[in-house]
Amino acid sequence: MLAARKLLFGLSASAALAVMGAASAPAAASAQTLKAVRDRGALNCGVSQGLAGFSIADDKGQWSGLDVDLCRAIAAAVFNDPAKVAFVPLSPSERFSALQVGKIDVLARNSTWTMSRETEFKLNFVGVNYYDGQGFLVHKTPEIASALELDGAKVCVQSDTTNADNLGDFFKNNNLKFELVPAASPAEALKAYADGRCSVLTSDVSQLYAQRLQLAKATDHTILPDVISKEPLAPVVRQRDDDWMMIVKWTLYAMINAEELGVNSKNIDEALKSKKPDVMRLVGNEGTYGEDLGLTKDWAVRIIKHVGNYGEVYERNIGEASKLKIPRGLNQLWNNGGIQYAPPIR
Ligand SMILES: N[C@@H](CCC(=O)N[C@@H](CS)C(=O)NCC(=O)O)C(=O)O
Repeated sequence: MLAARKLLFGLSASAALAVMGAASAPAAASAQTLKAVRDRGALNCGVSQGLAGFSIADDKGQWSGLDVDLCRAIAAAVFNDPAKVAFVPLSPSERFSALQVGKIDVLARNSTWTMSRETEFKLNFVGVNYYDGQGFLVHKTPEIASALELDGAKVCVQSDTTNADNLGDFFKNNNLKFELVPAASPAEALKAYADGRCSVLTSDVSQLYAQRLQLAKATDHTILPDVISKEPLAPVVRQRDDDWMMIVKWTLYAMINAEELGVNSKNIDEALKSKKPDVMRLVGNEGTYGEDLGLTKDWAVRIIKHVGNYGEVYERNIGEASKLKIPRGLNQLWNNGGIQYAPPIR
């Protein structure tokens, strides 16, 4: 109940009542997401309020990022049009309730897959689109080379995140003391750090890369080598709508499988002529995989053509072609030293 009450924060009274109703009512009403999306003519995709590399809007209101591209890929699969997405920016505290009450169809917002977020909130995390971990950003100084040297530090962290919970565990496990400086947004956390109200900023490492770039002298700050948690970031849907869950899941897996098979947005037309069985299944020239999902036979072609494979999306948003330049690391494919692994299309 405590968790339920916590979750209701940040919602209007009517939305909160709807959540409470939803908790006891059968979930059959929600098993219609694909139809609702089609009838509306657009996908409502929950994203962050602004996190470079994952989901951020420019001054013209144009969204970009790894999570944003997943939203676009779902729209491409359903509508053959990646633009048919309404992006709904959500804070950490409102993201899951927005999904529960149907304000969004899918949450693609750097959210860590945890057990209680599934069991308590009645949601399903669908597949990991970014393997992250929590780290620490500090001012460069020879005295601090590891997080184990942070005893007594003031640490800025965004509230209502796994990061705030992990922080306590890490310091407790290592018998260290710390003072928590809570922030309501990444901008607030960064400002507190820049103003010296804390000497350490903690969040998912990918976010620290993005936040460091916003500091006046980025090179004066370093991300410590310690990674203190597993943060598998994954898109989320409501429970008991398996048809919709499969569409979101296989959209992500089509992108990962396409990279593994060497199929990308530039060579997709040649891939359509391929005689390799696994490429033929991916592009819909063998089997009825798309139709069986409730989509068209060319569902994956639409995704790859309009948005790209996983590697292309990674590179342009957070990899070498982006400002963040985060090495692929764990997010490399399984056959290339990483753990990104999609079940086969067959
Ligand atoms: N992965 C963590 C952290 C996610 C999170 O919300 N991080 C903040 C800290 S940078 C963020 O993205 N904020 C963006 C926003 O508030 O829109 C979680 O799922 O709890």
